[in-house]
Amino acid sequence: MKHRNSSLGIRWTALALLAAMLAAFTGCKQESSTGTDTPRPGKKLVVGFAQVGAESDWRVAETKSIKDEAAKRGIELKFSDAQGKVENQITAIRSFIAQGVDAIILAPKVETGWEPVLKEAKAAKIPVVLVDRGISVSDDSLFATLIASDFVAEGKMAGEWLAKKTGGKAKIIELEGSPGAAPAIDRKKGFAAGISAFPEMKIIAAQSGDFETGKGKEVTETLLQQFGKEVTAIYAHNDNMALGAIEAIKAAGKKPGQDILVVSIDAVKAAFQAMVAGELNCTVECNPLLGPAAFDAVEQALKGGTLPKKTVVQDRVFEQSGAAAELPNRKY
Ligand code: GYE
Repeated sequence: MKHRNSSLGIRWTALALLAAMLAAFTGCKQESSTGTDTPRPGKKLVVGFAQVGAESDWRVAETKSIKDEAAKRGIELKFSDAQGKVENQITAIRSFIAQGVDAIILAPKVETGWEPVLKEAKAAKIPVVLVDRGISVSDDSLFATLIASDFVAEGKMAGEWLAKKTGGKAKIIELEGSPGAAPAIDRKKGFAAGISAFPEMKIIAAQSGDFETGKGKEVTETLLQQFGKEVTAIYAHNDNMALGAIEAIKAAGKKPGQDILVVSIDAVKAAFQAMVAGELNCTVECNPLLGPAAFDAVEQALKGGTLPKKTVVQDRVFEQSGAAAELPNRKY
């Protein structure tokens, strides 16, 4: 009896041990030395992507790149389109945390206001990879890494190009991106730096068109009514607003690309078509195909590997003269 009892005891202990091991492998997440959660072996990764919206061709291309790359890697992607509202992005992140995703990719609309929700993600040991726009936080450990272009450099390239093209003399309307967004802040700064050596390069009006074609058109219409006689150039923080501005210039009876020079940023396909048509003069590239780099970063973060705080995507300038040759190569 005693023997049977003790063998039963051993069997129970073995069973309990087995159950604990099973729970460790299948039921709950393990913590790595870096404090991020290591996904369970053999389990499909689940990643939440908190996207701003679909305000531009650039953003549509970015969303596609991230969706395509998730599918390619067999990663389950939970996608949230915040319809341009920061509050919706914050709600999406909270919902991803509640669902226990392995990692979060965030394309933050604005630079500020992220600390509380990112602290919640950190407490839940969910790494956050920032794509395309930076944020300002006092604690760098609130995000794993940022993969983005250098927006100041982009603005500077646009400014320098326009200064060269005009011999250092222009009266400029500036169409700004969404207020508070990193690319709006930095592209303004960069452009100002690019024209700073030329006292005859003057920004006569600046207004936000929210990175959208329709708003770019609307704002340009209004500004042309006010400044139409003197304006010689338009600088738009993205191609979509420039495309809207081109419509407004035509509606005002002027020739975009000739009477009024137009320079913008992104280098989307539609911008190349506008350059081929002679209506847009120059676009500075901003690469939205961030999917592969974003998921490399996610996988690295989940392995507990080290990541640079920022990876800068390299961009270049495209002019009208090379547009027709480049158009067939454009991937977005
Ligand atoms: O240039 C613009 C978009 O954040 C870099 O956002 C991105 C910008 C891009 O809507 O078209």
